[in-house]
Amino acid sequence: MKILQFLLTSTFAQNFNALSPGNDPDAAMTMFKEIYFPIFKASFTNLDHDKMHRQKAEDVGEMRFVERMFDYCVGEDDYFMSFEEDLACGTRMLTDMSKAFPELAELVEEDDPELNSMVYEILDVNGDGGMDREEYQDSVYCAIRVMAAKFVQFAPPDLKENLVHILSSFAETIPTLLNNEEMESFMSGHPRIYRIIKQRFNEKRLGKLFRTVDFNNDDEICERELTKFAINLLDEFSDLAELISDETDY
Ligand SMILES: [Ca+2]
Ligand SMILES: [Ca+2]
Repeated sequence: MKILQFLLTSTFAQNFNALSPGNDPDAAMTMFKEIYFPIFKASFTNLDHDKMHRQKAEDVGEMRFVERMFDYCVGEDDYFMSFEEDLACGTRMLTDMSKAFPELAELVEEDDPELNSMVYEILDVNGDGGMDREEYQDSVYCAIRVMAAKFVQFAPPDLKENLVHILSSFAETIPTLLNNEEMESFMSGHPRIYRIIKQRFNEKRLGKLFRTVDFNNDDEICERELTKFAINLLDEFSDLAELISDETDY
């Protein structure tokens, strides 16, 4: 659920900073829960879920990052994950991440437990206190759809107009960023991981990912396209995490 909490707060981030003029994160979180969360909840509830699930099957098929998360959290043979297992796994994930990248450990924030429960309550559509792999994928897809819709709705017009171009240009900017001197010195303690990242995020591979964002070719990004893009990206990162963990043995 870590990823969802991150996506949820960053989707509303343009408003999130404005919520707290004194830059008080606790106050901003409270406002977020009171003002934006109900909007998310209502939009999720009002979705045509059957239609969404059909589009999910068409656009993204199996969401690898969710499958991997289940494998990691409850084991490859287990189909169901309770809320408690989900929480415990989030903590374990942070510990493992900070083992791999001690320098990033303090940047990783703990989830807000109350927001976590609020999100979970909505996503656990059948209310049985946990989710199986299919329910998790369906719910995460629909949650991302809601966030994508809000993003498209609230994004400033100039950003919206340029989104296709901005996202396509990532195919060139990411490899450039990865190969600059600063990145090289930052990653100097992890040469093998750095090599994997560079191999993985080359221009050709990224081109496939980023240049097909506007898959109905109307020069605009709609929420369905943005959702597919976000999930492809999360799948991509989960592939990368698996490659890295194979390299580093934990
Ligand atoms: Ca459930
Ligand atoms: Ca489009």
